[in-house]
Amino acid sequence: MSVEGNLDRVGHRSPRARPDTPPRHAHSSGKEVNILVLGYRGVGKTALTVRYLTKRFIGDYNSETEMLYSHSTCIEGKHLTLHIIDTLGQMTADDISQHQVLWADCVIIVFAITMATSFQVARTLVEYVHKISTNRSIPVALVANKSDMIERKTVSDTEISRLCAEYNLLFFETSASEGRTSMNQVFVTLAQQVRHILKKKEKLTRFMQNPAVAAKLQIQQSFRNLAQRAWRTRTSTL
Ligand SMILES: Nc1nc2c(ncn2[C@@H]2O[C@H](COP(=O)(O)OP(=O)(O)O)[C@@H](O)[C@H]2O)c(=O)[nH]1
Ligand SMILES: [Mg+2]
Repeated sequence: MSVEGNLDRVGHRSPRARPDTPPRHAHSSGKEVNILVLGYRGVGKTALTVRYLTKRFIGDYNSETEMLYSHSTCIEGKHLTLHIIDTLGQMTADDISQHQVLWADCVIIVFAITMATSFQVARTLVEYVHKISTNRSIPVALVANKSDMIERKTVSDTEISRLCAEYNLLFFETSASEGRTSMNQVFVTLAQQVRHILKKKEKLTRFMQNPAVAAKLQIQQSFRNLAQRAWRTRTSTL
């Protein structure tokens, strides 16, 4: 059986298929985290995902099928299920599925340090994800893969730092073949961030639902309305 066959695979999709309905309800209770892996073809998305799930590098991966994995893990003492979509890859922003970005609680954007084009595409993907998710906080990790091939590096650190600073990205340098930075670190950090954002949201919702806070907000709004009305009356009589 292949390594991929050993994984807890809950579904796979044909190369061109785009899911009409998410495999799980997006942004649910915090017990499930939806992770989308994007990046130019051949940068190592599948190698990194399989490395995380199996701790192994097999070198040759099926590049014709988009995969959805469900993986149970324990983070900060909590049992979580990570749903991971390993996409086929994007050559341009037109290849991104808006539906998948909306499904995702967090996104991993991979490029290869040996492929300048893959970094340019990564920038396009970052911009797209940022545009689509303007009214919700969605952690994005930029992953520079193939760091074992440092002698063939064509992407400059300055460019990488600039992109990370511009979009507030988490950054990881990895090698799926050598397992230098544990992919565990990438997935765990993202899942933690998603949980923290969710906790903050829940806290805010509870705060807003507090009757005393609601009453205070209502009074403030009434004052604002009164002030606006008075201002309108004053300006219309001038
Ligand atoms: N040297 C090296 N090769 C890698 C690394 N990650 C992936 N590869 C190779 O790059 C090729 C493409 O990897 P794959 O995971 O299929 O890329 P994907 O199209 O982004 O999913 C395969 O031949 C992998 O063995 C890495 O970190 N270092
Ligand atoms: Mg792949």
